[in-house]
Amino acid sequence: MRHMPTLERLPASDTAISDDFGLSVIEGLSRTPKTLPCRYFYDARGSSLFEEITQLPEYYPTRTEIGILEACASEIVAGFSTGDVLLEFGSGSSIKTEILLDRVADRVVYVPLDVSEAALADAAARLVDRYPALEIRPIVADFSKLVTLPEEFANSRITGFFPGSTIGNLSPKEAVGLLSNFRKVLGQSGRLIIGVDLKKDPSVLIRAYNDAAGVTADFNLNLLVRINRELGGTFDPEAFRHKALYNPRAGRIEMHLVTDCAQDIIACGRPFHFAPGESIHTENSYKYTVREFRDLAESAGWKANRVWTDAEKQFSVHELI
Ligand code: AVJ
Repeated sequence: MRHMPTLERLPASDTAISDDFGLSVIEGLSRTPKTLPCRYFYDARGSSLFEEITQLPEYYPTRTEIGILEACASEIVAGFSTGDVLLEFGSGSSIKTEILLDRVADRVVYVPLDVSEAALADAAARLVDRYPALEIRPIVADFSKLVTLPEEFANSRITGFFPGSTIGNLSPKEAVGLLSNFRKVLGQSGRLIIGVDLKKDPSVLIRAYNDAAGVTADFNLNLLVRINRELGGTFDPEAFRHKALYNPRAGRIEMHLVTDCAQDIIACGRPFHFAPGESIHTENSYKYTVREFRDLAESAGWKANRVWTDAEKQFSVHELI
């Protein structure tokens, strides 16, 4: 057994992991219409519900992306030379990355970057076992903030990896901002491999976010449970129902939590009133055509290079250079 890789903690000014759940909740519930940021779905319960979602028959994105990555992995890794860096933004469990690492673990330095130190430690322990020759340099950081990489990577060719269509949770304008930041982090010699969910028949989309077993509903409602537990909230989760719709003008799935009756609740020690029928908008999941996403990437300073899709054109994996 090799030693565990040392964990890089960037200076706070570089990463700014200073996200305040309470402030976000106060801010979001004070708006009209009410909103909550989807990044708070992922507490322990929410992360395990999301794992369950990825296994659902209706939720095609995860298995489709994995299928694409398996089919195109050798093309993706063809350009890697010894010492090149593979940097994963929001690496979590690093499961999808194994599809690439299976082919290049002897050549690349793998840099998983995540806000969760526990997730990085678990993933590193597994990868060290699986790839004894792989160099791993985990970094605790928030990919949504501009990250300055350690000096040791200043002269490396870096491939960024951002699977999962996480980019779809941002508005197109925010997505351009994030892709521009990735360009700054990866440099002019860098490239980015990014997974993007595609526009398709809305009924397929709606089923994927409104599954028969109700797992997505539990995932959405868990946000209220989390507010109750962590912020002294008084939500009755039973009084809210999950709603997923496709907004064709915006090109996005929207998730909401709707109450049929008036509610007065407390969260963070403050009162919030809900009128009958009022909802909290909890998530957007933007869908793109291949062309739309290439244009968006180019407006963020990238050149859209290769793109891979499945036969049914459900999901896309883009190479930006
Ligand atoms: C994979 C995080 C982008 O929008 O599909 C799944 C999360 N939300 N079901 C997505 C999610 C509801 C998701 N992301």
